[in-house]
Amino acid sequence: MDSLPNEALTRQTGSVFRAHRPQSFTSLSHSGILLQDQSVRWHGREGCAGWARRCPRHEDWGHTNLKMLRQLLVGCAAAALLLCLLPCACGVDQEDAARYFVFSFEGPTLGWSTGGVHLDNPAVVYNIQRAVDVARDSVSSAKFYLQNLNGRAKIWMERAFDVDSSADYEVTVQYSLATADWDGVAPWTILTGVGPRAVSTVDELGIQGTTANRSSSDVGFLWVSKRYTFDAHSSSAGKVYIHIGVWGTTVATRVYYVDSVYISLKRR
Ligand SMILES: [Ca+2]
Repeated sequence: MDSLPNEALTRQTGSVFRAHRPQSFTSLSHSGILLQDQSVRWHGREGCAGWARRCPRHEDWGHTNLKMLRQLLVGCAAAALLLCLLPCACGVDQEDAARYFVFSFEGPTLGWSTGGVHLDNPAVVYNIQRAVDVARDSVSSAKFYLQNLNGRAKIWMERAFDVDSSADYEVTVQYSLATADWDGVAPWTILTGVGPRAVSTVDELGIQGTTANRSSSDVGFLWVSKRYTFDAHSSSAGKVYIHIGVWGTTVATRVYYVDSVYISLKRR
């Protein structure tokens, strides 16, 4: 298993946070489920701030008129409504034990490494690293390059996540894939899977659908959304490993991009 190249390590960022500690909302525009969860909290926080700014200050009461009284009543009503809604929002946090991660590949790789199998006879050329060619979110993404000389190479990026030891999880992996595989070419196969250990054999790879972008003409790269849910059992060391990659099923040289990776780990 190789680490991502140094240039990737020094330039990549990734937005990683847990649902209970939202840190940034700017990188979430393409992470469907997480966007919904975070939007609830964002609107709640913004609502508090907006009401505080509108509420009249104490020293203004010497000039109180009907308009200000109306503003005060509106502010108090808003506060009462907010107090009613706040326990509901907090309840979502408390009841949902899932952990969420988002990777946008704008900076450090944050634990992602790369790997491959069937890389010889003849030897293939491949790399997976951060690139600014295209991006679904912000300016960069993870670029997969494969000169698939043997027509069967499989390459992926992989990351370990800390969870409870020897426990069952529902794992959701969602991301955007940029692919130029239009209807006129044979698409390759997507690899996405979860396991209690790092992938070392073909049998441990998660084989999914194709890389086709469904375009009837060659229009270059198109972003397609992918979402997979797995039942996973963590290792005794408290790890689950998630991989995302491609299986080159024809002799060809191709490039793919992955961005806006969203991962949730929910204890069953
Ligand atoms: Ca990005």
